[in-house]
Amino acid sequence: MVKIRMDIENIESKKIKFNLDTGFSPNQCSKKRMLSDMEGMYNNIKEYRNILQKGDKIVYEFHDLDINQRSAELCYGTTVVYPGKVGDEYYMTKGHFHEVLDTAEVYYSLKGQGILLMENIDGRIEIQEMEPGDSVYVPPGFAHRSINISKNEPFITFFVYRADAGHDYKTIENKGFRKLVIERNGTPTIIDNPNWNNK
Ligand code: PAN
Ligand code: ZN
Repeated sequence: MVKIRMDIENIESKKIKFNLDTGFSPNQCSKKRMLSDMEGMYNNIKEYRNILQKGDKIVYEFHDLDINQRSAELCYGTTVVYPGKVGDEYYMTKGHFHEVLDTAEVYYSLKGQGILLMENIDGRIEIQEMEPGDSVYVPPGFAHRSINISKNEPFITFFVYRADAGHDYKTIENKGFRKLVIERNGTPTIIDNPNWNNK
């Protein structure tokens, strides 16, 4: 009880600006994920290597604020996924389960056109298309990945989740998502991942 009271006494409110147009904050650094960080994430490995050979690129960036990782608190920030493709597969985040599986997350779209791809360990799939003003509730137990389906605009979202949730990247790195979002005849199309659980 004494410890909780001390934690509460030390917490301050804070105000952080996130620019509605760029998604960035003037005072906070973002974490950058380069194409070279995405080894094994894209289905077309040959095309991935081809592009990388010509030079590395930023695929997305997001904020990882210094928030005390305890269940009483919330982590939040923005993610900016740049437009682009590897073969016919759109630029996307790595995607993850939360380490504390039974924790949800909320995404709110600020700019661009995107898809939030979600799946749980039993293989239930949830897919939500997002445009500015849309919020999506990622239910507890669902891995989630943001995908930019626009041709020339960044896809920018704001997210909030329980601060002690943690990130399990390994499951997706090892298995992939069951679905892929690709461009087919100029249209975003959802297909079965031919390499799911096959790495
Ligand atoms: C987000 C993500 C962020 C980057 O903050 O961490 O969009 O995506 P990856 O973590 O999959 O690389 C979130 O969902 N946090 O839990
Ligand atoms: Zn998450």
